Amino acid sequence: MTDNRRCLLLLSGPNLNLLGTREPEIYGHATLDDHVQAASGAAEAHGWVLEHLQSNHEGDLVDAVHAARGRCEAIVINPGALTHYGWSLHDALAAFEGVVVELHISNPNAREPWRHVSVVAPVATGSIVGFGGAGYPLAVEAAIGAAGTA
Ligand code: CA2
Repeated sequence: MTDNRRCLLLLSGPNLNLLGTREPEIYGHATLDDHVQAASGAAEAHGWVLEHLQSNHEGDLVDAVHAARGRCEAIVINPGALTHYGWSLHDALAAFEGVVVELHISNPNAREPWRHVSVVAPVATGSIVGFGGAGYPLAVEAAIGAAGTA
């Protein structure tokens, strides 16, 4: 059966599959699956469908952005450390015509200097940072709000 719901793509970058196993003082105790479920619930409450991909490989994320073109209206992306140097991800997101929300669990601006630069921010509609896991449903709300009515 065809799914006619509007589509939001959630992308998770390198090492985010390890959430809940290390550094809980920075990233909390929740797993990536917990965050995906919360984000999915927020999307479904608006009648949208959420697709999720986690990859430790930049090219996989670039491919997913390409595949979303003309199909998904919004992307929420936590690029992990690719945030700070992933120029091919930057270029792919720049070619995406929909809403892009950059999401971080921690606040990179309050951490080491190398985390202060984001190559994703210039091609994002906006960013949600520093609210822990609560950022996932917040980012979905922001993306759907920015996408507006069809
Ligand atoms: O705060 C965020 O969401 C980050 O995107 C997380 C990235 C970091 O490089 C960014 O600067 C900010 C790191 C994700 C790795 O997460 C781990 C979780 C548990 C154990 C090891 C890594």
